[in-house]
Parts: sequence; C-alpha cells; structure tokens
Amino acid sequence: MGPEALRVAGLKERLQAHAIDVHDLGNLSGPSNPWLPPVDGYRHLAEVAHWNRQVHEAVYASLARGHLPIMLGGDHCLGIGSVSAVARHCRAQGLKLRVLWLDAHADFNTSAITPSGNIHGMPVACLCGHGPAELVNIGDVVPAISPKVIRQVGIRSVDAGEKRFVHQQDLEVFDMRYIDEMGMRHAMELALATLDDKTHLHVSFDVDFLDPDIAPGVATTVPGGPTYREAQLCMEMIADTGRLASLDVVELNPAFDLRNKTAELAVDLIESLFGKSTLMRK
Ligand code: Z70
Ligand code: MN
Ligand code: MN
Ligand code: MN
Repeated sequence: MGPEALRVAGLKERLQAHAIDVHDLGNLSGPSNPWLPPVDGYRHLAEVAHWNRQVHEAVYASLARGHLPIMLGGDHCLGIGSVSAVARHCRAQGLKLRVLWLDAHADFNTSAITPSGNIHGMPVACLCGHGPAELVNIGDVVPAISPKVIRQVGIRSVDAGEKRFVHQQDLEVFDMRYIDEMGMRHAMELALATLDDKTHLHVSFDVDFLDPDIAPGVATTVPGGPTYREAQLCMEMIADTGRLASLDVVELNPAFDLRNKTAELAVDLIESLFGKSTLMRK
C-alpha cells in the first residue's frame, strides 16, 4: 500500500513540476506476506529473498540506463536489493559510494541478536556481509558494501545486542542525542563531508526517521524524531550536494496514516531532496 499512497499523494506530478522526467515503472511482483512466526531467527526469509532479487535487478537496470531510481517500499528489508544494486553499479562505473541511512533504527541486527526476527531490522548488517546466504549473496560481491560508506542519521532505537554490534563494526551514527546537541545542520555537514564528483550518493529513507507527531503512518513509531523543520533541512542539504543518485522510500504504512498525511509529507520532503527550495540560493 505504501507505493500507492505515494502515488495518490502526487509524487510523480510534484517531481514533474520541477522539470524532472519521471517514469513510473509500476509495482514489482513477488510472493505475498505469509504472516508466519520466525524460523531460525528470520521471518519470511524465502519471500524476502525473492523480493530483494526483483528489487536488485530493477534498480541495477535503472542505473545502467543512466536513471536515478526511486525504490518505493514496502519494508526496509528491500534496501538489501536496492543498495546492493547501487554498490554493483558503483564498482562497474568506478564510482565511490556514500549511503545515508535516515531511520529511527540502526537496522543492524542478525539472526543471533534480533528480538523480532523481522528482516527490516537487518538490512544494514546483511549489506555488510552479516546475514543469511540468501540475502548476503544478492549482488556481485560479498559483502556488498563496507560499513565505512554508511552514515546513519536520526537513530533513536537500537536493541541491546545490536548496540554492541554497531560499536564493534564502527558504524558512523548521528543519533538523536547528537542532533539535539549539535543540530541537524552540523550532523548533515559531517554525514555529507568528503563527497566529490565521483561519488554516488544513495539515500535510504525509512519514514519512521520522522517524528511520529508529523508522520504517524508507519508501523513502528519511535518518539523523539526529527521535526518538520529538521527533516526539511536534512533533505535540502542533501539536495545542495548535487550528488543524489538513488533513493529508497520505505516503511510507509497507510493503514496507520491519517488521511494520507504521512505520504503527503514524504512527497513534500522528496521534493526538497530533488532541489525544491523557497528562494534561489546564493
Ligand atoms: C528492531 C528489530 C525496525 C523498522 C523497525 C526494529 C527494527 N530493531 N526497522 N522498523 N523499519 O526488530 O530488529
Ligand atoms: Mn517493516
Ligand atoms: Mn529501517
Ligand atoms: Mn526504522
């Protein structure tokens, strides 16, 4: 339902209004959600692997055509297919990669430490080579990416074992404590530092990044997220780099939303990400 809600909120039309050529390739297809309990620490591993293979091929094909893919989820587990395709593209094109992970959660669990078995809590670990073969092997190389290319922003819910693993793997995290103390501007300056014209910037935008007061339309709200103003600044600073080359928008769940408010906010923020600004900048 997430992609449909973003379509209804006018994602295509709003980007077209900024003279961007938009092709909606429609929905991918795959198995339905079986709603079963976890098996060996994973919920729906076969289905998640199937969907991620579809996403990987679609994102890679889009990049190979010189396009900027926007992958609409769906669950954040789909970041495995999307980011692995981006990493493969960067290797083929000799580009550096920076992945901005905008999220309330670190998504760095493994089957041994997950409290839920939900694979949406594991995509960053899988991309870094820590996960089941079915997911870790999607793409051309294992691991698909190094933890060094990732910058996480907005994090405020990390599980106990996950916390140790984030520390051990030395992920660069700008959590809400950091944003409270230093401000979104400083966090984003550091998260976007050292990009150059050979860097592909991927943004993986989990809508639960946003404060639930402004974005109730997600299954796993966590209080204390970025405000409307902080989120706008975050997107505008990404746009200013001119390096945005691929995007995921995930975890929007219209069943929890209020009159499509969260979808409309997401579209508003995506417009900023693609360069909408109030005035011409000096
Ligand atoms: C928790 C887990 C998560 C999204 C919730 C939650 C992870 N760390 N990710 N919602 N998008 O179950 O692993
Ligand atoms: Mn999910
Ligand atoms: Mn997430
Ligand atoms: Mn999340």
